[in-house]
Amino acid sequence: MKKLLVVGLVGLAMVACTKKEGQEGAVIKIGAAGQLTGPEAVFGSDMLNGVKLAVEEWNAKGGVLGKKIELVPGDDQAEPRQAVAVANKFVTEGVVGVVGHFNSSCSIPASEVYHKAGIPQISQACTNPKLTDQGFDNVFRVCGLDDQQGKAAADFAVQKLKVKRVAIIHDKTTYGQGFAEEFKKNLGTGVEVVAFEGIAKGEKDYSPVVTKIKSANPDLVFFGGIFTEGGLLIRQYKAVGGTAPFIGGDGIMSEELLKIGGPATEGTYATFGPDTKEIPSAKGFNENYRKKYGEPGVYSVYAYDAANIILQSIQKAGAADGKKITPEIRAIDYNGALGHIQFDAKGDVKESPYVVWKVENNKFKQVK
Ligand code: ABU
Repeated sequence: MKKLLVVGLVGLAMVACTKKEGQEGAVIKIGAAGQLTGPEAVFGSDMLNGVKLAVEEWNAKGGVLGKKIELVPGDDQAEPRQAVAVANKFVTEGVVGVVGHFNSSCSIPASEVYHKAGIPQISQACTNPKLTDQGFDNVFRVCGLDDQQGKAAADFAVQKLKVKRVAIIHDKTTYGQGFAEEFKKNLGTGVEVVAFEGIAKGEKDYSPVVTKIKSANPDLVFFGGIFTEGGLLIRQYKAVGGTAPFIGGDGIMSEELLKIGGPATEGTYATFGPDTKEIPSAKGFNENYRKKYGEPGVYSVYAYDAANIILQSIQKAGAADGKKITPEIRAIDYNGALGHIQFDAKGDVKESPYVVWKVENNKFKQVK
């Protein structure tokens, strides 16, 4: 009898434990994945704080489906293998929706895991087209794509800067190289590409490549990559006497670029979405985020909207079940901080305008 009682109690404890951790548990878990540590960690914490703010606001109103929302952070360290490990951990822990990952080289391999598990994934920042070219019905992004971004950068270079000689550098990643190729493709026949160079991420001395670029005498230097290498390249290029301005994309849109590159970054261009300080729908987000976390990073608001889309879709689905949440995301007609968001058949946003920013007086400002 005593033995039976013990077995019964252990069984009950196991059921309670599974329920707590699973989709039918006491809380509803959503994952937030990105580079929370390492050289690019500022992008990860910008994302995490955006998701945190959304979760805090929902929890203050009672959560979703009558349950508290638990945010589960996942640190992929901007490493593809770590991203897959994070994705598998989310699946095991019963996460029902994921915001992330940041890097295309992480989002794409992790998406296979989410697809197999039927968990919806919304990336706030992955711009390589392949993410949504895979035909996965559960994969979305709230940012634009590098074919659009590459064209925007090339159009600006040709039509506004009227460049004739362009040097292109990329960091050999899915994002950096893909973006560089899109930029090159859109330059047209009137522009000569005087160099096309790949660099290794994580190095500190890029003097061989910047010396080569300087000798090619470009009017403009394009960089496809992240601020970590971007800041060093700009500083080292100017140090060897290079005078052409740089243009990059969303990967360099961080105050960290200005810290790493110093005064040499003055006049640098970057493509990104419009300034949220001028978007009326983002006013509340900006104020609330600042109160809790300080100045938002450029991708904080994208992560905030992605989290809200997942939570609103859980509410609409009436179940914390990825397979029921996904069709709600696909059909969503969402008015968020960024404005109106709807997804197309591939899971991309129907509208993703790109504008050009410029470093002036040590700050990124939208070019009017
Ligand atoms: N879109 C910029 C950086 C993130 C990525 O790898 O796509």
